[in-house]
Amino acid sequence: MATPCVRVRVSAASRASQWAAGAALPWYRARVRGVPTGEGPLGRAPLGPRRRRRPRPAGMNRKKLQKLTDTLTKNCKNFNKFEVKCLIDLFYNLMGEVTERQGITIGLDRNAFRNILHMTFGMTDDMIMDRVFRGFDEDNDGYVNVSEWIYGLSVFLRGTLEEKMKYCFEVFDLNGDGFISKEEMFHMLKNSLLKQPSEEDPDEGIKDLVEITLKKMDHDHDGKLSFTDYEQAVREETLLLEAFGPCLPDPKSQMEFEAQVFKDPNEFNDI
Ligand SMILES: [Ca+2]
Ligand SMILES: [Ca+2]
Repeated sequence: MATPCVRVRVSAASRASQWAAGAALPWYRARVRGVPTGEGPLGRAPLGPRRRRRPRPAGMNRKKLQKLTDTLTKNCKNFNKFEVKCLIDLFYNLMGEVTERQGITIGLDRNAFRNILHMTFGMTDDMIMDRVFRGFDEDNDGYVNVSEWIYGLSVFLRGTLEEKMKYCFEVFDLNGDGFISKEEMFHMLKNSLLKQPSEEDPDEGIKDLVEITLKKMDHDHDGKLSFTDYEQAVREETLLLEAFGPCLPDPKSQMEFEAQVFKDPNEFNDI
């Protein structure tokens, strides 16, 4: 197994080509040292066996790939064409050999996607990661396909405040009924707070926090948060954007990810 110092020794350019080559496993593994192995989605090797670089997805010729890049670039204002090309390439490298099933292009499944959130963006909360997956998986077919990947990342990495508010609200509205209820707040805050062993009833502290949060954010006083309540509160205090748990990348993870994926244009010349 690689050690964390491997990451320090390799240059940024070399790491970018490792990404492109689908050989990011040692780096991933170095980052997840200490994560239990063998059980649960986070315990598995994130990307399967080491793979050779696949510059072009199976069944997709240069022309098709060019058209896909053009279409996705046109529909995505937050990335330029080069960046879209890099992200498409990364997507198919992450996908490995399984890009199609019965002729239908599938995508990253829940576990593969959650591993990326965990290993690359440092997320740890299962409930939030599941909701982020649902946020990316727009057509709700259980896979993040290439266009969902590009569109999702455009909000995740570079979204405007409006886009991020919409995305975060959808993440926090666990049952998708259009409101963040007290119960949903309780579940999310319970997971995101560290338990103090000395506390007699830790749930009491969380219930208090839910009440404080409601007082601050529930502008129409109906005991739950609508998008309007949430939006108003976030516009008054931007820190409330991720009030119920981190669901966006921190600036450092974001910079590292972009540096690796967008570093070397020559890596992607041959698509
Ligand atoms: Ca999907
Ligand atoms: Ca809800």
